[in-house]
Amino acid sequence: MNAKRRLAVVIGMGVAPLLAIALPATTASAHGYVSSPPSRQAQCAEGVVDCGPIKYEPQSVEGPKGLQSCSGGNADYAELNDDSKNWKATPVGSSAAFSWRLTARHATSSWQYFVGGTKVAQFNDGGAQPGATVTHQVDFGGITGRQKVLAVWNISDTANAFYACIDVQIGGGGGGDDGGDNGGEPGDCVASAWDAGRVYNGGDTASWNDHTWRAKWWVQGEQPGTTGEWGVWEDLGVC
Ligand SMILES: [Cu+2]
Repeated sequence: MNAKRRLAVVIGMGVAPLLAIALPATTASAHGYVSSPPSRQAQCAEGVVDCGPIKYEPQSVEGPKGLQSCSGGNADYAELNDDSKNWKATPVGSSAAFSWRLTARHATSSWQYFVGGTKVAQFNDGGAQPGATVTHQVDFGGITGRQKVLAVWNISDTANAFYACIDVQIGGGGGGDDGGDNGGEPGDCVASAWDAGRVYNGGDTASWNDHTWRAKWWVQGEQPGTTGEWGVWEDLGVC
């Protein structure tokens, strides 16, 4: 929390309640949240779900490190923990790219992703300052169905972390940007299995991890699903 916000909170405590209403504008530049797939606070901010004050500052779900809490332990944002709210689950494949939008680029120790309390991925930054957007490719390790992913951004120079919960439908098709044909049954994997030793030219396809992949350009030895949204392999979806 920066000094300006701390002051605003102190002032907001009873002395001048009207100032508390103005608080979102003064804190709009702080912190960060998962924007894609849309996290619960992103759905609040976008008006997909009706929410309280979190809709004004989706980037402010900050709490002590080590929690398993969508709200980061903030009573004001407790509705983020409510699984019965009408959160929209984004269909994804067996892995998905998670993108953070950072409005303050705090030095970072690590990023963690949990499903059902089990850590499925961690990325260590060693105290580096991240860019304004940060994307991680997270493999769900065979977990399927509707799941709530808890994403955690651990700040290196404070005791705090930022929290975001993302509802996903794993194995629901889509994955990546195309988002198409989520309703249909996935077809058989017709492309031959990816081979680390083979040369693929742009347009060649391969099956890997129950997905069909298409090479955007010449590639050899790069495993599909590990090269990210801008990498060589385009995810054509579950098969
Ligand atoms: Cu901050």
